[in-house]
Amino acid sequence: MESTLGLEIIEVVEQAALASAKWMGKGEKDTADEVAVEAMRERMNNIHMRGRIVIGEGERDDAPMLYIGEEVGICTREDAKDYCNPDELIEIDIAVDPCEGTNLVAYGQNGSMAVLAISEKGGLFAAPDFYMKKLAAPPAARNHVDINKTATQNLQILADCLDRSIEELVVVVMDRSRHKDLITEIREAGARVRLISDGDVSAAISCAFAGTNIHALMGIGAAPEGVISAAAMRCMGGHFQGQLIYDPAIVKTGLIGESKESNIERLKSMGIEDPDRVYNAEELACGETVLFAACGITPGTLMNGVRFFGGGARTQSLVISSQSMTARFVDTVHMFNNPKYIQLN
Ligand code: VTB
Repeated sequence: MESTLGLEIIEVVEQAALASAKWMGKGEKDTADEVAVEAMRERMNNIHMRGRIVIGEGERDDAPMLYIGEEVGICTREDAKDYCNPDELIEIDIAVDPCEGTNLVAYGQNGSMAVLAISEKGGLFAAPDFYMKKLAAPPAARNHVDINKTATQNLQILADCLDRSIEELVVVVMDRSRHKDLITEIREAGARVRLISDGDVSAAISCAFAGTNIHALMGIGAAPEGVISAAAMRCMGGHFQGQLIYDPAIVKTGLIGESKESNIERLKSMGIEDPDRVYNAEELACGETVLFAACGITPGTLMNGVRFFGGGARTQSLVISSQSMTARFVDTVHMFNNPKYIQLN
């Protein structure tokens, strides 16, 4: 899978990032998202594959493009049998977030990226558009920290695993009122908190890389983003656990508006019998092969943002593969129209 799709998926996230970056700082988050979706879809539809969106822009009725269930790739075209051999084709499930952190792009802030994860059919958890309580930590703490433990307990475990004091740890938490008690607890335990307004995928993945000065992600973010984060963490052996949050009393904003009871019913209809189950990275991204790709839109902890220059642009992406066990940082110069020079970095 990696050898056939590796390079292609880099271009998919690059194209989305380039499109969205043109809207950086313009205050128009919907446009920054729409252009990324369109660019991602266009490039995806030129890949020799039979893909299906399992996490995307929402249900078909609300999202014109990259909606859940949409088929993408050359081999989904009506005349596909002319150029795709059905015996050779692997069916691929795809989770996309073409503009992760639309507000960050709209207001010119750090940390947004175009991102996707792919696996063979059934290899990614088709998370509902709910919230998810998340715990991400470095590989050294994998299966030692536990989302069922308190933040205080997890910080002590993390400190032991990383051989440092709690005071040296930095925990990323989304700046939301629902995290008031969590933030107080982390600070009282002695660790430092880095509050972010958006973009918890980048924060989760950053835990796997030493040198980012991010040691854990704690708190509640969106469930689809949780699956994408889990895909990367699964490939890198980092710790990731997620538990769906379906009670509107816990998260009052955004995605879950209805009653707790109706949400439980909805989960049941999706085959989720135990709504409180804790999933780990290997369960959220259980496929034999998992690939993850991201490209910075604005500058971030892991990647540079898009830098335009006369006639071109330079991007930085990250591709992680469970197949080759690699995390590749890919630096690309895009030449649009007779660039006068090529930007070196
Ligand atoms: C979360 C987070 C995302 O949006 O979904 C957030 O996981 C929305 O949270 O990374 P609220 O509804 O509480 O505002 C992001 O930050 C960006 O998509």
